[in-house]
Amino acid sequence: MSSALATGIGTPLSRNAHLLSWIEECVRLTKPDRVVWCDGSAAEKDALTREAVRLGILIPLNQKKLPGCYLHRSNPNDVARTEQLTFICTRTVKEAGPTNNWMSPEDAYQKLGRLFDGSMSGRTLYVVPYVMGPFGSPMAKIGVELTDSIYVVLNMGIMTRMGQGALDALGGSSDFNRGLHCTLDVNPDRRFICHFPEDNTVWSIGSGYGGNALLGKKCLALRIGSYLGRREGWMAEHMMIVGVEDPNGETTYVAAAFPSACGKTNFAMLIPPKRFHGWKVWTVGDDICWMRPGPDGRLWAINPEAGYFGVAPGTNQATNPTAMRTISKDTIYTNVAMTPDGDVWWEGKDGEVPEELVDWQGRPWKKGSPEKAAHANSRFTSPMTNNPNLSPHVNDPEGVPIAAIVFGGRRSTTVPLVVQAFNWVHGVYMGATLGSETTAATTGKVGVVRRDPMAMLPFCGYDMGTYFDHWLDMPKSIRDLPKLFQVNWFRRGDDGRFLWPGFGENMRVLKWIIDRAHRRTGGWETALGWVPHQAEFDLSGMSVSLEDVDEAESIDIEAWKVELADQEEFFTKLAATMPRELVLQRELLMARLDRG
Ligand code: OXD
Ligand code: MN
Repeated sequence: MSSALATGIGTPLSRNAHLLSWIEECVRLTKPDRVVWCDGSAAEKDALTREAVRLGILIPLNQKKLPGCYLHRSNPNDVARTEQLTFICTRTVKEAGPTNNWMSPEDAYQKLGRLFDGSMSGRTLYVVPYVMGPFGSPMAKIGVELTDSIYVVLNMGIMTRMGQGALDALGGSSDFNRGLHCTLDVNPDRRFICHFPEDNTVWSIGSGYGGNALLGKKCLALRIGSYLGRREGWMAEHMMIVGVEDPNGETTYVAAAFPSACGKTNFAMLIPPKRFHGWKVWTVGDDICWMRPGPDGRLWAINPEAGYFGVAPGTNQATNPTAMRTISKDTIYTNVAMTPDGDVWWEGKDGEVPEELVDWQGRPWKKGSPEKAAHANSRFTSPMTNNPNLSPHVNDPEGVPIAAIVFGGRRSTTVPLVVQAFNWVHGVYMGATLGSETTAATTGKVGVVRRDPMAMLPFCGYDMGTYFDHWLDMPKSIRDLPKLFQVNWFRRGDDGRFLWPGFGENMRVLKWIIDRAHRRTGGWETALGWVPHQAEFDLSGMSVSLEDVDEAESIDIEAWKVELADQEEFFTKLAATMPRELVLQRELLMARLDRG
């Protein structure tokens, strides 16, 4: 390494020639005043936090009530993922498939290159090395993000294993994700999130929002991850992972895919109701799951993340007491409201609505105001080590063995509370046809049903039909296949009320799933799959009426015919690469429904 190079790129914490020459190239392009390498130390975090406070990027909260907690207010135009500005830049449009926006790599590098040119002049470029996954895990991946945002650095420090350890793990290898990020002027006209799976590269510009700017999360762990997973024989999924320990001390691991803002974090932190005395749910992960076949023929999973980037509104002592404890210290809050004494507040938090607040945009807010005080997609970023129910196996390099995989969506009608697939192919069909009513986690209309296969529609880094094929191929390398299920916590009665209480009570569904996965309980065969026998579904000590549970489980044949027509429309969109087996599954279901 030449000294000229060393001055141009700060004081390197690594001698990796691939890394240094890439950083040099990015520095030439973005022309920062200063380059700072992040070592991930506590002293560095303190210094960056102080600097962020000085610049107004972070607002200190009441340190007595919320030690180590800060508030960030984003630009009001930058509050969610922007799927319309997110691109997969493969050589051919076919590889990206019909559900992704596509740009050719040449066009993307050129277009964004023009925006990156000089974009960091007058600013500091931070070199953020990180590992996704436990140190020493054969499943872990290394990334380096270059960013001009202190907010991003501090969030990456919570969400990933960030710092010197990542550089040490990388050694001299060229195998790392190259992430370049610049906030620019947060102008949506100059906002692009471009993925180059063939180069293991991400370029993101014009947004500071988590899903667009923390490049380890959706960009590497899901979009690039899914692409690498197919190439390398593993799976990158939008799933939470829990370990469910029974009173005998046996722990069963379950992974579950839900679209954004459907309660994955709540499910991942579930506290069993009183009736389940002696049961315990351990959190492994709340958003992303990497799985690969193990030498014992089972499917093993890790959580590549080290923290939670969760939705604040609706989080309270009843819906998620574990999260409330987790976020009580060392947390960065984004776009929540603030009380006069420096506490945080959001719609659906415990206690009385305060008389006066400062809203998420920094404006005075009064109780009764028609506007929400916290943004609907306001977030907390908290280290997983704050979680009192963190799985003791979260750092196991080999991961945990998955016995069941669950697909869930937000559906007010049609989809029953829980159904088990007849077999793997049928379960893949269930996942592939997953639909959900849209939420505030992405910009666009809220409350319309959209197909979101395996909850991966916005996150699959390649063609969706080929992704289904990858799922269908997995049994070749897994002897002991996880059992597959579909759930819906959100079904409503004719009067609009929820038929199932959800939250902790979901433990009852989880227990049935686990019993089925271990072949310990029976089920009722229906056209859709196996559902619980009333006798085998533990509803004791619950205030919900049996009629409501029956209705939540009921199959409305006419609604299913409409559902299948909608699925057909979706399949037609994917026709070029849609696996025949899944088309057949739809036809078989139609025939079963016709038989009544
Ligand atoms: C998330 C999302 O932030 O899915 O996890 O949008
Ligand atoms: Mn997510």
